[in-house]
Amino acid sequence: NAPGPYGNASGQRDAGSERGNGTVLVVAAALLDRGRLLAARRSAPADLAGRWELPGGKVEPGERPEDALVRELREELGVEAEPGERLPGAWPLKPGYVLWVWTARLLSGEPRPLEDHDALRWLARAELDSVDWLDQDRPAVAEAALRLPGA
Ligand code: 9L3
Ligand code: MG
Repeated sequence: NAPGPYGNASGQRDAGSERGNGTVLVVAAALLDRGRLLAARRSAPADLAGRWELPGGKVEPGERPEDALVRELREELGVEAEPGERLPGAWPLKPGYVLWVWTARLLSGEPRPLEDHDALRWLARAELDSVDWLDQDRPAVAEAALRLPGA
């Protein structure tokens, strides 16, 4: 749980939902289980609905990014998960938002689309192109693919 490059000495984020440099951090998980990656289909907002993503969401004020990741997976999927390595990269979303992605493994529970999603799929490496990923998630999915069997 080392502080990120924008953390202060205590490892906590600055107050406010932005990171002190005007950027809001969105965290997402490449949840890997039994050689497959979890894809989640967004149900909202309208311009993203129907597209597939790595589940996650915005880091809250004062929250560490990896804690936010665990919280989002609990809220959105009803599972307990453990972050692994952060995938190299920081991907721009809408203006003022940036996406960081970690691998994660399931500790307990079976993912269900509880919040913000209306479908989930476990994809093997050869199946990754079978869903319509959000453009902004595609580089992270390609990076995650390197962690799946057959890479
Ligand atoms: N977003 C993009 N890719 C992702 C996630 C989790 C989020 N893998 C974008 C969608 C929203 C914004 O980040 O514009 C905030 O995400 P959320 O809190 O609506 O999940
Ligand atoms: Mg979300």
